[in-house]
Amino acid sequence: MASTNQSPAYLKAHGKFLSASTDDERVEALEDMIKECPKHKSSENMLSNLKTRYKKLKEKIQKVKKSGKSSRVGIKKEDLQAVIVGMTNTGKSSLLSALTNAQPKIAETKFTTTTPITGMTPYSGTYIQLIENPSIESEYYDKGLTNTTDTILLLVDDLEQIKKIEDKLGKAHGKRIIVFNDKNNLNKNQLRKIEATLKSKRYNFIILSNKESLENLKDKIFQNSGKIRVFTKEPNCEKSPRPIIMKPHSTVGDVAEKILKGFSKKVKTLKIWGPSSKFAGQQVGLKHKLKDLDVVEFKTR
Ligand SMILES: Nc1nc2c(ncn2[C@@H]2O[C@H](COP(=O)(O)OP(=O)(O)OP(=O)(O)O)[C@@H](O)[C@H]2O)c(=O)[nH]1
Ligand SMILES: [Mg+2]
Repeated sequence: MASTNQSPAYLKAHGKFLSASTDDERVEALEDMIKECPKHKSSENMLSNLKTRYKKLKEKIQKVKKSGKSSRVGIKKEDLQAVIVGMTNTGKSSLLSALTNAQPKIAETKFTTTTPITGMTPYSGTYIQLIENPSIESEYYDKGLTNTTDTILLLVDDLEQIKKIEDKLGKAHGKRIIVFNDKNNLNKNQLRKIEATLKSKRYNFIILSNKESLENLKDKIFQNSGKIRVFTKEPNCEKSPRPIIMKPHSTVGDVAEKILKGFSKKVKTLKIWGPSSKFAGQQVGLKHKLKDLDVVEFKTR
């Protein structure tokens, strides 16, 4: 269990671990996490857990190397995920690098990105996983990735590109957000026109022109996911610093199952605070439906 109040450097390393796609990257991230983990009594357990994981992973890599198999695994889908899709040179890697710990190659030359790249961006005490899909005009474009995600960011620097991307997306079910990257530094009038056009076509869109719009993009990704943030707490303790991300209409029982992994039947009492409660500390059953930003308390003894 991750303890509370970790330093930004630790959280960054943890983000790197979560977004790693190979065991080698994971080992590197674990090294950073061990380095940044506080070295006092209350975090002894955590540190020794990290060291065990590190050792096991190292052993696994050695085994794989001996067997001659590749250690590359598929991208693990996180609770909040968005895939960036667009034509070449529109700024997909630049967006990924502005928001996450990923360090994709950014260049004026076309088709720089030839493999999907993942990164994690901090959001509301948790993370959103962002993935750059190589440009749609290249053979490196990964259709499966787009088909399985909840949110598709159609990154464009020209409105004409939207149709081309939509054709490529086909029946992918993810929610679409048009992200207009003001790469060419348009003047206010031009930007206003772009905005008016996007509005008139009833697109779900955002125009990236400054730092604030990057934050707005994260909000939009979260809102479009329809998912909810639920905090947990133990009796007489503060709520957890990090929310867990649940599907819409989840119940208290779903949360218990996610945390206690098969032991939710052991829950003796449940209390809730927040938007779905009638009053603070209301006692509820496992079937109670949760809302965004609820706090749930479990008592198992
Ligand atoms: N001025 C300006 N330049 C940008 C912006 N976004 C991207 N660029 C430049 O545009 C070029 C392409 O950017 P990338 O982020 O590599 O584009 P990409 O969509 O990942 O391209 P590929 O991976 O090659 O398909 C680089 O030279 C960037 O520096 C922006 O917002 N403003
Ligand atoms: Mg790129």
